[in-house]
Amino acid sequence: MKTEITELLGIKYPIVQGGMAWVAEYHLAAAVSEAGGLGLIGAASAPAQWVREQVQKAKALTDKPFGVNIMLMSPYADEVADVIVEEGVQVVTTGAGNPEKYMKMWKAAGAKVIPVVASVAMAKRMERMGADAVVAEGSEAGGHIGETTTMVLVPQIASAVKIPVIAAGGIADGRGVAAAFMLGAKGVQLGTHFVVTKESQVHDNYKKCIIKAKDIDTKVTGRSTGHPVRALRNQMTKEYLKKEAEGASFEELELLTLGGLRKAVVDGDVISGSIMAGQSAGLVKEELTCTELIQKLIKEADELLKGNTIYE
Ligand code: TUI
Repeated sequence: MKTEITELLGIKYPIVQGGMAWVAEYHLAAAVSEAGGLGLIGAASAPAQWVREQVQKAKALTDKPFGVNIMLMSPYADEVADVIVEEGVQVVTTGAGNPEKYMKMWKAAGAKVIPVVASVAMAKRMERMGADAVVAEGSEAGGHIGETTTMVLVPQIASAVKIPVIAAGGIADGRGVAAAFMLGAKGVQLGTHFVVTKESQVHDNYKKCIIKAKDIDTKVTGRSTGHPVRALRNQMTKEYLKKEAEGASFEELELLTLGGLRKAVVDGDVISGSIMAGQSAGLVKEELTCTELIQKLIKEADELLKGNTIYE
């Protein structure tokens, strides 16, 4: 499956693994890249030295291209931006903000720059600033999200920019991949299904929650504070949403989620932790290796795009 994205990134399949906080570490990123997709290390709110070590460890596991996702709300974003240049990272994706101030520096270092955007205006702005592609992330996605669904966001962004678009949010099988291509995307990014892979180091409790999840099992907290975050429903989301409806302060709400993702990912606390996941959790039925998952996505999408029927 050759597309503008496989050409741009020098990868075999147009499949990108989301740069998920705490989840997207070097084992997972290297496994996805080895399988022919683009693996990402999620810098999240981690210090620059952690990111540097992760990049070096990934380099030891794969000769194939991989990237780093920078979460722009991180207090360490400036230092991590420098690590991209110093370590010669080939691809950088950004989330939760505007990466303009770093673009010149990354481009000069030869990195491909792919901002994650949740609106047409932001996609156009990123193109003007020299972005090589954008990830158009719809609100079905997990974690920090925008307002607009993948189904309507991707075609509008694809019409508005000339650079290739990678669709994200709600994709977990070949039907989603094929649909994204029909909407004008040249690649897809998946997060939730990559959480549930053999190479993912996430606590088994977290993986089991995703496999068990049904269509209506995610909730969005933080809409009132301007930081909407999608996660699987549990005691934490229930308490949060109750407090939010009662008009609790930002500080009080923050206390409920502080360190919550780490609790769920590392400690396996799926009761009071934050089990960030997208609506596609309802489509995730089994734990595969990264190679099995990517092969399945490509095979299914290929059949569908040829006009054949597949049975899930
Ligand atoms: O960034 C994400 N998803 C994330 S980041 C994250 S870490 C976190 N943990 C706890 C609470 C909050 C965050 C978890 N999930 N996705 C990419 C994404 N970027 N979605 C939406 C956006 C976005 C939003 C606004 C991109 C640009 C933007 O621009 C605003 C501006 O500055 O104009």
